[in-house]
Amino acid sequence: MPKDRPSEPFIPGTPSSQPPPLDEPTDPAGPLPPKPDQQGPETRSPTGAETGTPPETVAQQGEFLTTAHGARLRDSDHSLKAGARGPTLLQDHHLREKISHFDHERIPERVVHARGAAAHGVFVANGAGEDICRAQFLKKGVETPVFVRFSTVLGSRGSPDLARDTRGFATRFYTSQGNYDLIGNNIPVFFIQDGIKFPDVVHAAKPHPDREIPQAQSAHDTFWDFVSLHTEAQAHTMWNMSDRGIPRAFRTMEGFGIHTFRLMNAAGETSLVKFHWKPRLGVHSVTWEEAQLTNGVDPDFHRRDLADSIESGAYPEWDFGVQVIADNEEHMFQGIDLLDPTKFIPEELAPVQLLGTMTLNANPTNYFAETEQVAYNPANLVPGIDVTNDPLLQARLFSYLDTQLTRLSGPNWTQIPINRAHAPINDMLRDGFHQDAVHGGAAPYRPNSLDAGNPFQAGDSDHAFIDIPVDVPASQKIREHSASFDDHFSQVTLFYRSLTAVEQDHVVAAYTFELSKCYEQTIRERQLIALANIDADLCERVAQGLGLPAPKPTEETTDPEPSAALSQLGKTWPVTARVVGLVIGADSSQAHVAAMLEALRAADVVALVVAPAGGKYGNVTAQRTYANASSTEFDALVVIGATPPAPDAVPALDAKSGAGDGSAAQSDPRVVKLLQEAWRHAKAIGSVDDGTAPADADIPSAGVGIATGNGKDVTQQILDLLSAHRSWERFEPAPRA
Ligand code: HDE
Repeated sequence: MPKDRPSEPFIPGTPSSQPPPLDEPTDPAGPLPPKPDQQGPETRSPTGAETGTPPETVAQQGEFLTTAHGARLRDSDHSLKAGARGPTLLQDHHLREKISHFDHERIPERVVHARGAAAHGVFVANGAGEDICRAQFLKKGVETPVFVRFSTVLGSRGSPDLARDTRGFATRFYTSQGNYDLIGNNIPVFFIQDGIKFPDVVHAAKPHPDREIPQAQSAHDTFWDFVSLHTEAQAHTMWNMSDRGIPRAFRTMEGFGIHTFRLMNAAGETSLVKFHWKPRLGVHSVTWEEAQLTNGVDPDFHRRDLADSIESGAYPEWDFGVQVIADNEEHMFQGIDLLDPTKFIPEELAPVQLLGTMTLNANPTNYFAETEQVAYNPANLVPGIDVTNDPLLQARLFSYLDTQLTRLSGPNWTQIPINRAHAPINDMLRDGFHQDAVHGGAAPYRPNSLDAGNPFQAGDSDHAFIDIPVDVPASQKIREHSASFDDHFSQVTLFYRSLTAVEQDHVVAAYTFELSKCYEQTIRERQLIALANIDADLCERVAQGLGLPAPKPTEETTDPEPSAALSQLGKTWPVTARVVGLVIGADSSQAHVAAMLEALRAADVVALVVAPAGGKYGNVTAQRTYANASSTEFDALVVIGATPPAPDAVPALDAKSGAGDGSAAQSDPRVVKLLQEAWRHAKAIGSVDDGTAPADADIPSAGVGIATGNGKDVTQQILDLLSAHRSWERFEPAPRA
């Protein structure tokens, strides 16, 4: 966290770079500078040259309101009329311009990954990649600007962040050799093996075509109909049903390139790799109940967390790594088909070697200009990185360019500022809608002599892109896949068996919930058969929850060696920018509250004071009230002193207060509710100065993950508990069938 913040705990979310006056300003002034945490795309020409234009002038400048053509306007509050009560005149060109532009403010949302949030940052290479890849951005110490967009897959642009879904993790490296886009997900396997099935899986997973429900989730008949019939989808589905489907934050997600890529080093040697992003804060998730509550209380939970953590200086970081496999014509590794994107390589078989670190350090200045208009493309490759024959990747190489033609209205989307390369462009592509470049010359063709032969084709020594030569065995034109793609279950079993008991319990609950939302019993029964092919106990428990008999497997089941790297639990991680709620009463010791705020802040934790009402309590400011706080925004809670019912704790006025008239309660019912939720979501809870609220919430003072004692002890215990993310030992694992 920045240490130069004022003594009050820094609360991210400031809407503007300077505080607004109470009265409407009357003296002309230019646009305010951007907030310190924000940054726009670099100011480059459409052909990649640095322009030196100050970024703050590329959007708006000058002191006065103008038309889009620069004429200053006297009045934008009244349309031009024939008399104060008369009809509006067609000649009101300002009205027409203003309304007409507004009428066209929207563009089509992405067909998938419509909901997203993004940030600027930098990637610094550690040099370990130089031996395997000639790309300039992997050379030791090279710093490359990046723009990263995270997304959900299924929901539309306004859908909630915490839907159970895969998350997109798309990274653009603005390298000196051109843009390199690594467009991955937070899950290392995909639903389908061949790109031709993408419209099928997306049509099945999107809302039903008749009622257009449900939004942003897979808990419906068409999704389960498809995945239970097209069983290659079972691998990805299992990952979605695990805690990976409901991440705590974008900054606590792993990222995966999924496909196998081919690298080439300076000597021309090649290798096969899988790309990984490892979050410095560990991989963490919310519980299913938290996800559901959060979608109502704060549907912007993930994008807020990303922006807040950057604004508060707790920059999210990931290590970038590769699993390296010796290049081989068969594209096989220890029985795993490297061209099959429904398979991953367990880290125990091929460790992830780290090539550098990415830090996200600036929020975008404008959502539409940057996050919405960024257009990634897996075909944006740089010398030393090439694709393989993975049939899913092959189709993507067509799709991304194609989709931008509609979404961004024409072929010149590479010239939108966020898409401009940081390398010289000399492309002979000409004209088209929204052409920003002013091309000179007479000969946009080659060979030519009229433009002195420009542009020239580059050779190896000029850092030309290389289509790495690969043998293509004598073959037949055929619509088929190879037999090695037929195993749909063994790695799903491997994933499930590698989870701890509590993680498995979550998987069981997720399948049970999702399938119980299907109307058609046949679809539930069919999916149970798939589960029987994965793990008998899993199938048995889901069947029990659905009130159905557990079927027998239809395929021979396997007993793979678990991979410990797949579990999210069991270690400790930094607590940077984790959020702790300090719940205080009107008479809580202000000295104790201030001391704890200070201590938590010194540990880079965001501490928010939850008080009976807004305003000041001595020198401490309340950031939340009993009425507006939600347990879901906190990773841990600490109650300081007594928290008796506040004046607004009237059940009839506030449904959160629960039943009864509240007159006999010692603690405010909303505080009790906060604690009860934190307890069942396995969050750390602290109690200082003998408050009654934990007991009122039925929380045992010696329970697991409960910190009691003086403020100093409690602070340390809370930090220790937070570093393990949650106190799952609080609950017994569910009995196995
Ligand atoms: Fe995408 N995908 N995809 N996808 N995908 C898009 O491109 C597509 C696939 C992924 O933040 C679209 O610009 C096909 C795998 C992310 O802007 C579209 C196939 C993986 C994003 C498209 C796949 C992804 C997209 C929609 C099967 C993980 C969001 C808008 C052949 C490795 C990027 C757009 C952003 C976006 C097509 C499969 C990840 C339509 C046809 C596998 C993270 O072009």
